Amino acid sequence: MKRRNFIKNTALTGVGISSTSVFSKSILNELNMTQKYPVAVATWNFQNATKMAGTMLEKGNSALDAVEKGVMVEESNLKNTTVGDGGAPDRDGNVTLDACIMSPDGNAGSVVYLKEIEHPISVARKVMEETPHVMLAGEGALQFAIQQGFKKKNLLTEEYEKAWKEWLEHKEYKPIINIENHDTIGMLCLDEKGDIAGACTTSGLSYKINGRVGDSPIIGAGLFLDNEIGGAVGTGMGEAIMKSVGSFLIVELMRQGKSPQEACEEAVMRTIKKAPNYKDFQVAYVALNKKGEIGSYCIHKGFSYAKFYKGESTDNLSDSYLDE
Ligand code: SD4
Repeated sequence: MKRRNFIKNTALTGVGISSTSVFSKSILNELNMTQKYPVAVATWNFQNATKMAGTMLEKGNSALDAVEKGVMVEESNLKNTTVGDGGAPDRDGNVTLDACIMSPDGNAGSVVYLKEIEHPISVARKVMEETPHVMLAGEGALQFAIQQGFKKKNLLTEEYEKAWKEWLEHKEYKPIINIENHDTIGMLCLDEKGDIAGACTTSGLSYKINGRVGDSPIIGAGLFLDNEIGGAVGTGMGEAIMKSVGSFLIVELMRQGKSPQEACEEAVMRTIKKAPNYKDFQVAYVALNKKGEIGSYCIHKGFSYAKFYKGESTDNLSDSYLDE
């Protein structure tokens, strides 16, 4: 198990706080440390997104505002073909988006199979804040978004329409789910008050069956947090993440005393154990605890996460199971 990267990348080691004597002081002291150094982490090398979120945190904005604005950067990025505008369509040519958000008070909002709205994360936040529900789907989610003032937009780019039409000629469906084909963004932020919020947003797997929903908008699968403990986000084969309720599992493992790194490793191992075909797909997790410590683990090497910490933006290679 390679822990070098973890140690190197752990937020607090950067300020030289690693002795147990410091951590054995009161929780209040730990929170005071995080107060000085907010941190933003995200799946994949989405440094523009973590920079947006981290800069907001350093200006004193809340973790909730920072995660929303952070992931919106990727929802608008046309080069990112797995999130928001420019996302890959399903096999019938529909771009359908999934997203969820969680606030430090444990509240959550989610949208699934949402079409024609560039920022599903903001609709998910409205579901959380303006309705008594957690999740809205499809046509109802779209109607709600329009009522809330969101504008409809065609999200299918000319480039992807062409690729989809070419795909229709063969109609071969084998989700290529290795490292080169991932772009889903899951983000966790710890603000200066020591509060954690999280967001996850995606267009899911390209050429999926019309109606398919992945892990990303499912609270406990693509995202989970408990503000007393920490949070986790997942990316990769959504079906595998859902079946192991990966993000919830990681937070519960941290509650039992595991570090974010140990918790991510165990969550990946559980997925592998139940899925003999694990070599054919990627699953990756990133976790953040209340101390600002970060962990990450994945099946295939090549997954990295972006971090914004103390004004510095970095790309951090995750340890992997198949790398050993
Ligand atoms: C899904 N987990 O819909 C997403 C896919 C993903 O980068 O992570 N893509 O299954």
